[in-house]
Amino acid sequence: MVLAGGEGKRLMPLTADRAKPAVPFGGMYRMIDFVLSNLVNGGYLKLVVLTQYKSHSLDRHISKTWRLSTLLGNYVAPVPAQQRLGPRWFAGSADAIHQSMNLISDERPAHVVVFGADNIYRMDPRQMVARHVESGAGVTVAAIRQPLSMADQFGVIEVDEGGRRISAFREKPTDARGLPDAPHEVFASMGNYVFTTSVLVDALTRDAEDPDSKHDMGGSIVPMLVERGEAGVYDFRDNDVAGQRETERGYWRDVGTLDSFYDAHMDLISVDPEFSLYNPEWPILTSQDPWPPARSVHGSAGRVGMATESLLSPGSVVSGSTVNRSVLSPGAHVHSWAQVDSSVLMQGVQVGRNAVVRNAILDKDVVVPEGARVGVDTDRDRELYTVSDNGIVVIGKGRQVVP
Ligand code: ADQ
Repeated sequence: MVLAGGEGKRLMPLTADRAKPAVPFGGMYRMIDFVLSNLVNGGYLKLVVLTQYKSHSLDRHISKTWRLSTLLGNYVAPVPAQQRLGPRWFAGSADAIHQSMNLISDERPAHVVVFGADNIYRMDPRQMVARHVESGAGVTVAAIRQPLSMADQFGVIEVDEGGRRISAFREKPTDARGLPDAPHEVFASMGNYVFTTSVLVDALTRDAEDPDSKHDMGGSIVPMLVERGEAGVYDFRDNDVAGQRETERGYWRDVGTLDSFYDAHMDLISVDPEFSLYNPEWPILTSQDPWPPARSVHGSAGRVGMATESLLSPGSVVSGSTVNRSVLSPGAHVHSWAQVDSSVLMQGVQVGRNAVVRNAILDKDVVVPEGARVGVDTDRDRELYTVSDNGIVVIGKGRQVVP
């Protein structure tokens, strides 16, 4: 089960019209493609995606892209809010599963893998499931070390002496302490769980009866099972993905804010990228419309189009302009004498002649007219657009940049 109902408020304006897992990432992909690729590459082929807010774009992407062989009984099925328990939307991620529990009773699996949809990483889920089975825990939570300063964004885990069982779990604590061997780090939940089915069903049923619960996986279900001594931990550093370089081991990004979303893009494009999209043994799968090849051409007056340290998706055009440290999505077009630096251009973005775009995220179909400037005058940008804490200028879908 993939939890894909997140609203993604902190990614506004990118989530104005779409659920967070449907936000485009890395030129060619949507965020949800990363978790679905991990599950499908691992051979898990009966997948339901629980959706909620603004799910149209997400549903369309899943239906178009993730068509597994139904002949073999495989599926990736987007499941809308079921409203089985009255005319209301899901209260939280646990309620989403509770309201869709018929999907579990239909399949009768021994284990249920519940993964979030908002993260950028490679993971072989089979290794986590094997650890779960071997440990005899009721739930196993995947965990990764994160800076102590970010503890309030995560479920923070404390483990027992053997390092296998969770002794305490607090969702987004503001007073977390560092690890004994690393005072500036905490052990954070990745929001990925493996459950023994009977334990999941029992916990969801109890949780549903608790009027004070927020009905959230991290806020309610995991703490309940920790208290009952049934929760194990899986250290993500133990995960060994086929074809992955050692330097990529443990790469995981929670792209919940505009700055982390931007930084994760920059991780893709250095000479020796922290996260490589070029691993044929563990491909990140997606589908695209039949765009023509990317091209770099002389623009007007014979000026050479040049792109360095950049990802150019099919259908993108660098015409007599300079593109550096940037990600161009399909159909993005940079015209003569324009300069694009350290930026993410989503599908169909047009950058006019002589325009300058720096440190920016331009959502789908944004038009930067001739000579316009983005990311050059921060005060002006703040008046007109969204500017992140780190000064990244973000312009929402379809907007026309002010000349
Ligand atoms: P958050 O990401 O803050 O923390 P949440 O907002 O519940 O928790 O999102 C978790 C996943 O569930 C996301 O993939 C989201 O899209 C999805 N989701 C949220 N509400 C949903 C709903 N009503 N229906 C369906 N899907 C829904 C979680 C954990 C933390 C952990 C971080 C790691 O709670 O413990 O540290 O993930 O990123």
